[in-house]
Amino acid sequence: MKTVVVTDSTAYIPEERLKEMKIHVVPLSVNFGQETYRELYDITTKEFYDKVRTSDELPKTSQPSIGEVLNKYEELSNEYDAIISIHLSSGISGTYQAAVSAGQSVDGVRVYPYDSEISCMAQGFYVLRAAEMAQQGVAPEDIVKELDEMKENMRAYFMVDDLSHLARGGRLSGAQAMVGSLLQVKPLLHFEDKKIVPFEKIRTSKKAFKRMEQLLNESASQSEKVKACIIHAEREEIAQKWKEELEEKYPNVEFVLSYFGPVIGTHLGEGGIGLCWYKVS
Ligand code: MYR
Repeated sequence: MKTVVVTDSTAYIPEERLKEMKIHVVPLSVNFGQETYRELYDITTKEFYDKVRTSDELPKTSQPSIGEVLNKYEELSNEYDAIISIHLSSGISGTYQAAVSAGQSVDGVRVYPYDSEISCMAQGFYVLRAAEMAQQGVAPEDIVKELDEMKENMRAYFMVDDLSHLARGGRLSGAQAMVGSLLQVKPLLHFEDKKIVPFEKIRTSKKAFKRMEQLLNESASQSEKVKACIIHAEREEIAQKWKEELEEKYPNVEFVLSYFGPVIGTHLGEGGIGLCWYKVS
C-alpha cells in the first residue's frame, strides 16, 4: 500500500521539508480586489505583508475549489493507493469540505480527509508525522489513529495586535458581544470545537507571553518530550528571542520557528504571535 500526504498551504511547512517528505500542497489564495495570489506559488509572505501596508484595499481569502483538489488527487492516483489529506479547521474554512467532496469523486485512490481542527504549524505537526509514517509503510487507518491521538495532546494559543481583522473576516466566534471590550485588551485566543474563541482577557502583550509560557510549562512538566512551535506575523526577532529563552528553560521541549503566511495573516493582521505544542507519547 503506497500512501501519500496532501495538505494545504496554511500549514506553512518549509519547502525543503515538503520535498524531503514528499508532501503535496493545495494552495489557498489571497485576493486584493480582482488580483488573486496563490500562497506558496504567487506571493511570498514578505511580499504579502508589504502589499498590505501599501494597498488601499484590505485582502480577502479563498479556499481551493473542489476541482483544484480533485486535480491534485487525480495526479496522485497514478502513483499511490491512498491519500491522507490534512487541512485547516473546518470551523474557519471550507477547504476540508472541498477535500471530502473531491475524495468522493476521484477514482483509483482512497482518500482519507483529515480535519486538523487548527491551522499553521500545529497542522504542520500532523502533516509531518503522517508523512513520516507513510514513508515507513504504515497503513493509512493507523496513521489516522495516530493523528487522533496527537489531537488529544495538541495545544495552541495566540494573540493579535489588532482584533478587528479577525472580527472583519468573521472568524472570531463566541465573542461578538465582547468584541468592543476585547479591542481594548490583548485577548489570548485558541480553538474550541474547531472555531477561534477568546481564551482569556489579558491586558498587555507581556502578560500574554507569560501566560502562554505558563500553559506550556503545565504540559512540559508532565511529559518527557514535547514538540513546540513559535509562530509569528513579521515579528521574527521577537519570536527568535522568545524561542531562545524558552529553549534554555525547557530542555525537554524541541522548538521550531514558523510564521503566519498570507492567508492566515489576512485574518490575524501583522504582529500576531502564537505558541503551539504537543506531548510526544
Ligand atoms: C478561507 O478563506 O477559507 C481561509 C480562512 C482562514 C481563516 C484563518 C483564521 C485565523 C486562524 C489562526 C490560526 C492560528 C493557529 C495557531
